[in-house]
Amino acid sequence: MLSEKMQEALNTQLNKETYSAYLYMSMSAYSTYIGLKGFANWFMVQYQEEMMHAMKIYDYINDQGGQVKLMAIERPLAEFKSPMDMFEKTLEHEKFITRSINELVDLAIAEKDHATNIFLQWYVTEQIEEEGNDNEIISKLKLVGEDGNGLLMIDKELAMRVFTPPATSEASQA
Ligand code: OFO
Repeated sequence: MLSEKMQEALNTQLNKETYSAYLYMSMSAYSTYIGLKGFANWFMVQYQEEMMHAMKIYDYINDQGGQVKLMAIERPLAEFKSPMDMFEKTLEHEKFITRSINELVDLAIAEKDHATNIFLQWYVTEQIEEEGNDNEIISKLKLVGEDGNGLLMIDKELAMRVFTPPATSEASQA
């Protein structure tokens, strides 16, 4: 059972995760536009990950007998200065999401809502991985600097990323 306040907070997080998906879809589109297909692939996989994050919350609210209430999705940026600019904005956004998840955990603890607290732990762990991935790519982009060949090597590497749907047990755990 969810309190009204928790239901509202989870619906807001559902909106943030959907916006994350939309933001990365926009970065994927921009990467394609500037000819970096590997970057485009990485961001499209990220889009899929974010939709999975959103749907886990959607399912959880329903499983708890709550009501999903969708909200307007903010328009994402469509133009970026460079691949580095996209990843710096990605990291900045993920830090915002991490703070948001932490606030949800604080609320679950304050309300003694143990089920939601356990549910949110998956997101706490996921955010460590998300920020770690972004930091790693930013470091590589710093190393190659203005070197076009280096950038194309990173593009090749990012082309290898594939979306792995969560196992059924993990999905139903949410
Ligand atoms: Fe990028 O982790 Fe969800 O938002």
